[in-house]
Amino acid sequence: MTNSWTDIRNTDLVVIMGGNAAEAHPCGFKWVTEAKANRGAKLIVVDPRYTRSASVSDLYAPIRQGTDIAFLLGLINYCIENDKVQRDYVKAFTNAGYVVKQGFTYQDGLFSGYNEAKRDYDKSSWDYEIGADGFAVVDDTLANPRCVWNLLKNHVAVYTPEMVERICGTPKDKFLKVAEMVAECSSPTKAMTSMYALGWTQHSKGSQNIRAMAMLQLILGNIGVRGGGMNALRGHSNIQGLTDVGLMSNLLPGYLTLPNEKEPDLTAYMSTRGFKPLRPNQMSYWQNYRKFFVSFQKAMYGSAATPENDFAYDYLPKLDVPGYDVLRAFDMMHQGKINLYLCQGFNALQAFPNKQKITASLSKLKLLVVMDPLATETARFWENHGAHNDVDPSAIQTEVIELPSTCFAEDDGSLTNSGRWLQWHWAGGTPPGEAKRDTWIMAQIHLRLKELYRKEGGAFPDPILNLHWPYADPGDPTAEEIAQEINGRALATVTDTADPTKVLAEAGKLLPGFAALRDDGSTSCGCWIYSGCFNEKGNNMARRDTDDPDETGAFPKWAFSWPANRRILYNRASADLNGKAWDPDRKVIEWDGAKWSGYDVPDIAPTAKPGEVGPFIMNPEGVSRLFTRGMMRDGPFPAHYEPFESPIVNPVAPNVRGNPAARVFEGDFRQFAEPASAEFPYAATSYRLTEHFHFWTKHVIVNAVMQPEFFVEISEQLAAEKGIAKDGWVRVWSKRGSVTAKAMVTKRIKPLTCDGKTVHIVGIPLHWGFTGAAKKGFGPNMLTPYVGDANIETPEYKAFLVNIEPVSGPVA
Ligand SMILES: Nc1nc2c(c(=O)[nH]1)N[C@H]1C(S)=C(S)[C@@H](COP(=O)(O)OP(=O)(O)OC[C@H]3O[C@@H](n4cnc5c(=O)[nH]c(N)nc54)[C@H](O)[C@@H]3O)O[C@H]1N2
Ligand SMILES: Nc1nc2c(c(=O)[nH]1)N[C@H]1C(S)=C(S)[C@@H](COP(=O)(O)OP(=O)(O)OC[C@H]3O[C@@H](n4cnc5c(=O)[nH]c(N)nc54)[C@H](O)[C@@H]3O)O[C@H]1N2
Ligand SMILES: [Mo]
Repeated sequence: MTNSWTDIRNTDLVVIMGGNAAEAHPCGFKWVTEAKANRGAKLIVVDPRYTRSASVSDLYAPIRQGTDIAFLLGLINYCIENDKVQRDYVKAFTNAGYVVKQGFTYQDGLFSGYNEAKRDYDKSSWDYEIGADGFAVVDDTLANPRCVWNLLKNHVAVYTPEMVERICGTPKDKFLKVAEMVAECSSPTKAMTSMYALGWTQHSKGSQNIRAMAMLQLILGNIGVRGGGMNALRGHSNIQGLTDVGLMSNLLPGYLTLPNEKEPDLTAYMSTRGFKPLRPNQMSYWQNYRKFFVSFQKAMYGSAATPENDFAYDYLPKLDVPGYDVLRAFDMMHQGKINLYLCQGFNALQAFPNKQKITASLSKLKLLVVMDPLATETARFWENHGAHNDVDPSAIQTEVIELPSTCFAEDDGSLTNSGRWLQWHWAGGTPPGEAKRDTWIMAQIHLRLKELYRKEGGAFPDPILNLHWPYADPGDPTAEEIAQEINGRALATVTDTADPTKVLAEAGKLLPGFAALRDDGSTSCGCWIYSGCFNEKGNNMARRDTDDPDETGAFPKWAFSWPANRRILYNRASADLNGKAWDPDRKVIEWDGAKWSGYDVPDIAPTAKPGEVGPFIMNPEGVSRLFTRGMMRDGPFPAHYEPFESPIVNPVAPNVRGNPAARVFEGDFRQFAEPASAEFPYAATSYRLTEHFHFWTKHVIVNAVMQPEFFVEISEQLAAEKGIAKDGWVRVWSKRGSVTAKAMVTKRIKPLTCDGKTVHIVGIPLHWGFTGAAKKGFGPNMLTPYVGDANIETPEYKAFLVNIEPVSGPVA
């Protein structure tokens, strides 16, 4: 989230699109209720289904899954056409006036630079024109036909209300009502908040769904302000923490990136990071990258990381592909290229797409290690469950080792919520039986590996032998010790760069925050954005002070919000060019003539003058991006692409199949239904229910009783067409598999008309499997396609094609 859960109460308009907060985030949803009660805020829900969130909305608009970009670019088009733009904000705080290089084009659904064989782009034309002074060329009048604003205007022109209706199936009058309500928030004294989750991310163009809304929010002047922002509703606690500390195959902690094989040393690595400003006076905060990186290496490798060895740069793995996401990892497993899978807190067999492929992949392993407090399907992937897990156990040679672990409620530690708040928690129970904490298990594996390397050597034992391991009991690190390591320490006394007499941290002490990090090896820090969470003032994550000055919903003394305890990111943008709040009732920080002050930690240097330094300090241009230069793999603007399996042909780019840069593996192409397939005519989607949490709660009798049995949801119209009885049995199948389920015939799903064709939706909840107390069920991932988002490879769980027929009972 750019903002926080508690800040949602400050909004005028909540748009829940691409999520179902009332169902999946019922506790956080209370802030929507507060906004309605306190400010008379309105709620819009846009979802293929009439959800629990929709049931308390002011306006519900249906949409066909996988078409949100058309809808959102339609809203941008509407705002531009009707002059509902916060012009001063757009001119000063976005790259609207930046002139784009000659050679950039968008035609027939493709941007310039497309390479069909590689399914990838050469992005060199997706950039600004650079002037003789070395800075990006900007036309403040927005007259230049190649400036971002004019390119954007042309790009969105095709998404008229009629085209939105044709693609999305949203009736034009509904769309226009949404557009009117959204457009009102272009006023500097109105804010809209976007609450989204998997309905946007789980698509082959998921990242671009989110970009499209971020662009709309920028045009409305809603980023950086109270009650505004882009608010991702994260899933698992602790999935926000997971990405923050870099548990992705291509990341290091704090959104630093892993080197690739073309970067043989630290100099090469730094040459594509830590950019110089693209405009005069800008901060380009990633110029501090080296400090974050070197401090991380010191935390990892201690005294083995020295200036002479590039701070142990060689110890880091070098990527030869963009990333080893789960799709790639399981595809490699499928090809027999992976022997061992250590599965920690993950139920891969249930959670990943195309279960047949997942089963086949796990069957090729030599060893599968499952660390989990519960009995999972993954640890039992080799069991035969008839038609739906039709495997021959005797043919599977994979050895499975289960390591019983504790669950979060039995541990101390911190969880980072969607609003970036690190909240400490204390163990509430004693682990049963042989269960051990994850940290204990990991430490034991590490120590034993180290011992083996010490005895036997190996190709490159250094990273293991030299791993910094400073814990009082090496076999059992405590949560506090790890938290302090993440916060960082001064290894030598650190002084202020401007005033060397001012000591920031004495040698050996915890660092006050990331401003004290150095790139010469004198500081260590496990994750720079978390620095300040546990310093000499104590464990700031454990703070529980409900003081809320000015009732802004900031609660600055509750827990610790990264970075630097800032509650609203980009909060400099809440004030105009002179540093006065756009909306006096929604003040966050203001310029007092000498410095920035207010109830939040300024997201800018405290003395950076308002007219000079832009609010988006992480970008080298200091402004936000309506056009993303080379960041996104599938285009500097979002464009509507159909899901890989779609019930219609793309009306705006009929010759393009899905997102042309989506992650697809060679062998999977034949496993997709054709666009507008007659064999698989229905548009399926998958989702969660309040009564269950993924695949855990089916182990709990109460939850299993509340939602005992796998079902699919269909409209009354489709039921009538197919002769399916309410509560009758159906078979649902896709190009990849088949399930039987109870039919829930409901008014909450209605057929849509897209491109002149009736599109029926089949809704498939997630939660059943073959362990636990609930009845056996074989869920959506028997059916889902193996295709991922172009940028972050999230699988396309939310839009695929199926067929359905009534059957007499469950298939055994
Ligand atoms: N009770 C409970 N709560 C949970 C979880 C749980 O298992 N149980 N899981 C947690 C986790 S890990 C996560 S990630 C979050 C997920 O939170 P959500 O994303 O809110 O959950 P989902 O139910 O998967 O999907 C939300 C909605 O997206 C809609 N949708 C599908 N496709 C599209 C589309 O293309 N466009 C639009 N506009 N809408 C679409 C679906 O109809 C559904 O209503 O929930 C978390 N909260
Ligand atoms: N079709 C379809 N597929 C989906 C989705 C969808 O919407 N549609 N949603 C996707 C999403 S967003 C998610 S998050 C995944 C969820 O997929 P998973 O994360 O694989 O599902 P969970 O059941 O939450 O599995 C987490 C496991 O962690 C264990 N666990 C709990 N605490 C601890 C601990 O402290 N230590 C260890 N070692 N283990 C612990 C639990 O017992 C559980 O078995 O599913 C994904 N798959
Ligand atoms: Mo999730």
